Amino acid sequence: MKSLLSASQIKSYRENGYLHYPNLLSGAEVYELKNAVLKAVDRLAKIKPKSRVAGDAAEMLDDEDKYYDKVFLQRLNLWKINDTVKNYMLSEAIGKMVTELEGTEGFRVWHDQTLIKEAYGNPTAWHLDNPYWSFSSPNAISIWISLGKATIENGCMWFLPGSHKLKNDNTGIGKNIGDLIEKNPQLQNIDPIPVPMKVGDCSFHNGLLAHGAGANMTRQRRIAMTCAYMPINSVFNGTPNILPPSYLQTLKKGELLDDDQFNPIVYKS
Ligand SMILES: O=C(O)CCC(=O)C(=O)O
Ligand SMILES: [Fe+2]
Repeated sequence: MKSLLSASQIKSYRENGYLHYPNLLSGAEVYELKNAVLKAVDRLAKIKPKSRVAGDAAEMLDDEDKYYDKVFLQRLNLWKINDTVKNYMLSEAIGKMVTELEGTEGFRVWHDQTLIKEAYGNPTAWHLDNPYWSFSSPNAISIWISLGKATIENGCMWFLPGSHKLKNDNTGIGKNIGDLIEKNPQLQNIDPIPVPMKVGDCSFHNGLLAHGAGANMTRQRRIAMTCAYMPINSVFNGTPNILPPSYLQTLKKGELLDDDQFNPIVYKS
């Protein structure tokens, strides 16, 4: 895994709220991670659909589930059932990168998720990530690794540069892809930037950055492995999101999210 960041890459990330990082993984590494992800997805296929939907989906209403199912196949926390996925997504190398990009003390894993936009899949509406989660931080960050080619045609990621520095109200990932921008007029002046990727490239994006993805107009699936990281010292904000009920019961608002089993430390400087 390549993991060196230049000063100009860090500067660009902080200014724009995202960074395209080419060649994170070699061909062999992509092969290994992709096989592990698909194996873990297969294992989860036996579980009832309702319990598989979480994370960004937590905001969705029942009657929109059918539409949302065709935005992407979304499976969370594969690191818990597959050691190869864990070795990559909870690696010290990625942990150090996100720590350098955000300039923080370190990170715990929030959750990983594979996002597979199947052939002819719906677009991913513009949204912010952090407001869905159980902690509020200007330094939450995600990595999005392209395990195949991501193109304008098959639904690559799009970002609104600098939008992480504005105060925006979030929306769900619904059928109207522009809801977020309609709700936040300050976003209307920013040109959206698409980020096509080669196999093994990745991007990082801040949890308050406006982002989305296009429809998949092709015959092939678009396959990505992603992971969200939570700054060390983050506290519970009262939003359940993906926290298991048994853990949730023990938590009070303002309490440190420091469960080493559910959110292990990925990197501490
Ligand atoms: O892959 C997508 O379509 C959306 C990804 C996304 O929203 C994220 O990684 O936060
Ligand atoms: Fe997102």
